[in-house]
Amino acid sequence: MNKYIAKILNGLQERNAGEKEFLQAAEEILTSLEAVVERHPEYERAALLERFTEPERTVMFRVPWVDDGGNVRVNRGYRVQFNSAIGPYKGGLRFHPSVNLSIIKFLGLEQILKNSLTSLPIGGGKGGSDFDPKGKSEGEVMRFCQSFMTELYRHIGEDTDVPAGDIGVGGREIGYLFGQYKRVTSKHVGVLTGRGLSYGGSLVRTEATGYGLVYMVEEALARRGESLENKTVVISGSGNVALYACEKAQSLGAKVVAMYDSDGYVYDKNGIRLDVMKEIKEVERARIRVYAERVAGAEYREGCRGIWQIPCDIALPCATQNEIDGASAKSLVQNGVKYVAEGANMPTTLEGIEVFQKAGVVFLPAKAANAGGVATSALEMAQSSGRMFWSFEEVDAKLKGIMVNIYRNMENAAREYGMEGNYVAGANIAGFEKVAQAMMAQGIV
Ligand code: NDP
Ligand code: 2IT
Repeated sequence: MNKYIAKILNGLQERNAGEKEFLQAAEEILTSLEAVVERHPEYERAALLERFTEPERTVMFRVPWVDDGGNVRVNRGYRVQFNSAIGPYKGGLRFHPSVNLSIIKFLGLEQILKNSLTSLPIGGGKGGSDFDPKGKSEGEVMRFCQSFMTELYRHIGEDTDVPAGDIGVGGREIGYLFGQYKRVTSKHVGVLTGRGLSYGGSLVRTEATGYGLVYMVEEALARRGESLENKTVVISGSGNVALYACEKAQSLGAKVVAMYDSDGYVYDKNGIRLDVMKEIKEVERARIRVYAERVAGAEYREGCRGIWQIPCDIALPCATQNEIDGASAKSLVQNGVKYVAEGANMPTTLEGIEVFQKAGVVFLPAKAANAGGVATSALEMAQSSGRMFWSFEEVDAKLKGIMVNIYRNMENAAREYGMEGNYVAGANIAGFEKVAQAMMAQGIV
């Protein structure tokens, strides 16, 4: 391994011991950049990778709130402002009990390169809390969001840092967060994206990550003379990304046969009834097992891992990190999977990626494949600052153009560095090159 990269990886392990998700993401990225740092010895002299892997700023804070029973609860809030070389920090907020500094830092690091790949002027950041919205009343969710924003507001702004949603943060939470931001600052500005259409949001933002994912798969198929028509698709998760990936895949002729939530999965050999799934997940906020009670012929199985045993042509992991390990990747390959595109962030372990790449599966990594969400967030920012509102068709066409462009850029970068077909390396290199140029131009900061 290149000596500079090895030194950085060792240093990261010492300084961030125990941050396993962050170290995993850093390893995946840095091991792709050997040829780049060899071509640019000036990067080492400028300690570019030392700076790239150290967040510009990390904020951790107390979030106290009162539950419906009158009990005082305390959660921990985070915002990691990782890199602002190419634009204001941009990235989602995750509310999930598993959230810790390692998870927020891995997401922030990935976000830097993802945002660079969109070609839009956005830096990388991420935040969230170990708050669990599941099972909480509307009032509890609102009071939590208000308390969270009462601290976060002083660290963000429409030209400095613009959060959005992620796991556990959807339109409802963005609404409460925005309301509190406006209340304490008196400013109605584009400080959050994913806002409702009645108060500054953009058309297509809700659908963007899932649609963008499928647009990229469509491009990858088209390059090989294929299409989504009659392809069998398995999607993990049943949240924002999964639902709209399902919608777009179905509209392009694919058959989605399985989806899951954190309790278990449903298998519907006739193809998932998306209207029923949306009603259960978006309206009732109920568990996925209800789907099998309502749709004849559908089966529910407890536990998530079994979903990767289902034969499919295309797998779209859209739930969370490390949901496909080496063993699950092997069973997908044995059952004939040809394309894997990551809707979630880092859903495949390093071993899993190796299994797919060795088997010749077309593997489209998260920072490229799920960039449609943040790209459309940047389009929302443009509309906010320009006081404009674009039509659905306009935003959707821009989203599609961005996804095709990302595909081509990562393909070209992989080829240029002698790793044709390795989209992991291609995405890392294409994303990193622009950030590196911007950091070099801005001096030692
Ligand atoms: P949602 O909260 O809307 O949905 C998350 C889904 O994943 C739910 O079905 C949830 O099940 C499931 N899930 C979450 N954690 C686990 C777990 N530990 N084990 C099994 N299932 C789990 O989130 P999103 O759809 O917004 O996000 C999904 C993924 O996509 C995340 O990795 C996120 O970082 C990524 N992403 C999101 C973008 C966006 O615009 N929203 C943009 C780019 C990436 P349950 O309800 O049971 O918890
Ligand atoms: O992981 C991601 O790219 C997101 N959760 C979306 C971030 C955003 O700012 O829209």
